[in-house]
Amino acid sequence: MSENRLTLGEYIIENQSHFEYSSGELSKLINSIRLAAKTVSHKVNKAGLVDIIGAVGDTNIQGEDQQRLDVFANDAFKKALINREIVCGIVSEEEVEFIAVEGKKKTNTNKYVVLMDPLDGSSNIDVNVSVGTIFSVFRRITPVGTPVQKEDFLQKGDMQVAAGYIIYGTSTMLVYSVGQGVNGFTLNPAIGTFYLSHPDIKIPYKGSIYSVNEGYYSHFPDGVKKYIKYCQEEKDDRPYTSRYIGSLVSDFHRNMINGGIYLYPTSSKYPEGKLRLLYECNPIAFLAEQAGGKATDGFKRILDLEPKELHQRAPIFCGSKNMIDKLVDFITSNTIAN
Ligand code: P6P
Repeated sequence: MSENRLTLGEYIIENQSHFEYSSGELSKLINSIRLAAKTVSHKVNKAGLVDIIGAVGDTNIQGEDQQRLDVFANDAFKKALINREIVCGIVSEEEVEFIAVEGKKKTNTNKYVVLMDPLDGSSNIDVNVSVGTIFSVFRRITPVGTPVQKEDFLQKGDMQVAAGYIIYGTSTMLVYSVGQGVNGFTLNPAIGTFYLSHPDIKIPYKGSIYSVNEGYYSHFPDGVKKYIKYCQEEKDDRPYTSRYIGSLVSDFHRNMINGGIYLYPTSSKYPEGKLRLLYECNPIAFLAEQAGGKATDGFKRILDLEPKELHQRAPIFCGSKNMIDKLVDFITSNTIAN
């Protein structure tokens, strides 16, 4: 059946005009993501069999135990990106500082920077829950040479030229956008080919699923608490269904397809929010908007937030427009009331 569908390679060729400036480099970048995705997918799907589960002993900048798969995924995406003369720099959740990629040419004119979470949700690996890779792409701002953190990496999310995620779940899917809508490609592992399985993904305007870690409820801002109670109320089209996998890519992907809202508010444990602005919130927000949804920190559009440091956190609410608007009503009216 999949043979009748476009492969990712065919899709890229057919839609070359979609790629910014269609110089071919952004296509090459997506192709390198594709290669690394297949490598990581193969490893993730074997994780239960091969002794790669369990912390490698180190901890990453987040202070989290580095699972061997985290390290493997980080290396796989770095290798795929560095060897192709496309990017001049990489930011990764697994690296404290940005990685400058020296081009072969003396004057490094490689056009793009990539910011990524190579394996998000990795704490779920040893309980066999799906995990994901999240990536964000910008054009460099400095003209040549070694990239500069503030100009090239701390750009507002609105400047992204591409973003996407790979979900290593019941099947492996690459979902991405280059600013012309969102398309999903499913891997046929038997032949190692991604096929266009979800063309032009649109988040339903209304949804009936809310996704939040209710364990932190007592620490949430009042407006968020009121919205959660609104979701649970027996009235009109409610109560909504509560679904929380604890893996951002999985929770967000479900909402992309079925509609819904994902919430990661501030809390006493995470006063700035937990998710990272540059390589979690920004790419997810780009995809949400490209699919007709919304993404906010409760007060501002995520893509308008001004980054200050590589690993800064932000609260995020993303998904169906109707649900986001309702939440923002609760947050802002509650803020005004205070
Ligand atoms: P909590 C995974 O660690 C992650 O970054 C996201 O994938 C996920 O949505 C969230 O954190 C889960 O966080 O605090 O609910 O366990």
